[in-house]
Amino acid sequence: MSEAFKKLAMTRRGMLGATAGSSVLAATGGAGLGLLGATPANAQSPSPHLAPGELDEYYGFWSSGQTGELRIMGVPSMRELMRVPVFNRCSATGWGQTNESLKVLTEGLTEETKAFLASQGKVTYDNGDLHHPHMSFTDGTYDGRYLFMNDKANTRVARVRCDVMKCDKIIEIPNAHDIHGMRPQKYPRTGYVFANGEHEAPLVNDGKILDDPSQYVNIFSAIDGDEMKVAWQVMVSGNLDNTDCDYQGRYAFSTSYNSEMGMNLAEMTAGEMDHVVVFNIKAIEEGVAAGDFQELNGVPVLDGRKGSNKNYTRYIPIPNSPHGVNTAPDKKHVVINGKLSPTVSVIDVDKVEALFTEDADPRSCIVAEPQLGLGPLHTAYDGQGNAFTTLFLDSQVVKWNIDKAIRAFAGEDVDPIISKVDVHYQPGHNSTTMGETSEADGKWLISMNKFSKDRFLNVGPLKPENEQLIDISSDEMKVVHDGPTFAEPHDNILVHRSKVNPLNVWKRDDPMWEDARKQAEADGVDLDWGHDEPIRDGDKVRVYMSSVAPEFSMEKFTVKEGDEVTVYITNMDDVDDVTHGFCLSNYGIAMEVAPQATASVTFKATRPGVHWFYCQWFCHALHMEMRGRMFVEPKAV
Ligand code: CUK
Ligand code: CUA
Repeated sequence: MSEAFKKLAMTRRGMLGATAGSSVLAATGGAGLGLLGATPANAQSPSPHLAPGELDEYYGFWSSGQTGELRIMGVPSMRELMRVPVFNRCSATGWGQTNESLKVLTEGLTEETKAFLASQGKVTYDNGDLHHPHMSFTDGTYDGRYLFMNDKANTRVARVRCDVMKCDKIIEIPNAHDIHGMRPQKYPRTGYVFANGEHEAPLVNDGKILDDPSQYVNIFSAIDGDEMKVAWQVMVSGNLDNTDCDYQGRYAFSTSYNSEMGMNLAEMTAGEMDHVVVFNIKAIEEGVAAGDFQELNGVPVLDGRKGSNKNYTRYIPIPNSPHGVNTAPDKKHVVINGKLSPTVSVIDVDKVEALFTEDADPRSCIVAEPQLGLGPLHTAYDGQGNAFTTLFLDSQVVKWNIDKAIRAFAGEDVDPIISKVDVHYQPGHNSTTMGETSEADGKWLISMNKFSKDRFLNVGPLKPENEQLIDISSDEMKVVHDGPTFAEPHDNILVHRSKVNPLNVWKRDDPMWEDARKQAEADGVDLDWGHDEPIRDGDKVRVYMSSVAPEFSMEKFTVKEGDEVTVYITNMDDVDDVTHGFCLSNYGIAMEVAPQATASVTFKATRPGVHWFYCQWFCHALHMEMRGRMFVEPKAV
């Protein structure tokens, strides 16, 4: 039957396939290519408006906070292009249900967490809090390989492959609590992904120490982004908020809003000064090589706390609860955003070495501290020496000049502030086009505002956030677009489209379904085209099906009540955009099968009777007809 299906599938596709017809696709494909080659309309004062069919100049990679997914937007149109499930469950794609996604969601958990989850009747977490998506770098700019992102809720770091825009690795970070700030190494390449554990806790958190904060520590982690393994960790004093690193590959910087190690609001905000921790990467690597660490849960943990007198860390005092850390494209300056202080502090990375070699005053690397307004949270750059800082309390973005701020700090009578623009309302992060790379181009800025209040139709007590597109091509910033978003994008990066080149169809040898490939081989089945009959192996049954619009290779299959059934579907359509799905009704099962992909799902056939499965992705004029039956024979009574 497989051979017959194969032939029939091919002829039918040719005759009936309005969507899949090769001539239609060739035509649209050609138009798409033409647009890709087109240049943006006007470099002087760019327009955010795109004609139908026109493509955006930038990919925006958006976090989604407590929604747990990654979102891909087109900028400047602000159209949402795709959602990539990461820490969340997804009804459409089956993320969190397919065997392929469950492998990603479970293999990086510690044994202790797996046991805990099992006690809750789960195999993995269902929620996540994704704040910071960042692309891998080579030589100071995006290289289009991977996106990395944190999960504050369950202390994880994930990686998304940019060739297929799917998550391929998630790891839990042992010893740390609640990964917040996260940035990839910029030079020479990523390399490391630096990750802050935000919340302090006992190093061995087994319940022996509870309400004794004097014994709590915080953990900074360096993850090997190629292997997705923690390379080393450093224990620090005070908690850790955001992080960034230099363009030289020498230092990482993390803010601390609770240097006091307070446990309530009054204690946490008691001190006038908090700090930035500087991590000396080379010294830490030497410490690891020399064995100056304790191994905990398989990870070397070094002591970089205040008073440890090691060359691993330095603590730079910064006014009151600093939040964002942003390295400028000039490769020289790092801006620390004051939050409760109206200032930002500018670090000159060339002056940091003296902190370690000459024991210089930690504040000696600060070369400017301009007063910008109330509630500075995050800073972005235009690549022309200017910085853009969000002012949470003032509901503004302020444009200021780094060089002028340095001259003012040195005593010159010069105002670093160039202009301010009102945003609506209470901005957190902002981002500029290519702004966190050495190729910042100064075209667009996105202000990610926590409140939208009256900016959109009222949808009830829960309101969307508001993301505003701002033209920064001249000194006067212009808000040109309001964009509502659901909970709760903290951060995004804006990547020129020339850096990102995803595939249109999967490659059949993709590692994503390695387990399915091995199982099919063991079963003597052709994974591509499937098998006529289910393969029985005790009470385990494996069903191998292929799908070509508008048919599955099996119109029916039979299992027994109580069997553990695995269904493998391979989409043998190899044209752009012909995705199929597999939905097994009243079994709670649904998944996406994109062109040339294999996806699988395992379930217990505990409901006897006739159950229809159908294709849940509109693929063809005869999409409704793309269905079949599963028969579940009842147990003998
Ligand atoms: S944090 Cu959200 S506004 Cu998690 Cu990047 Cu500053
Ligand atoms: Cu296949 Cu719809």
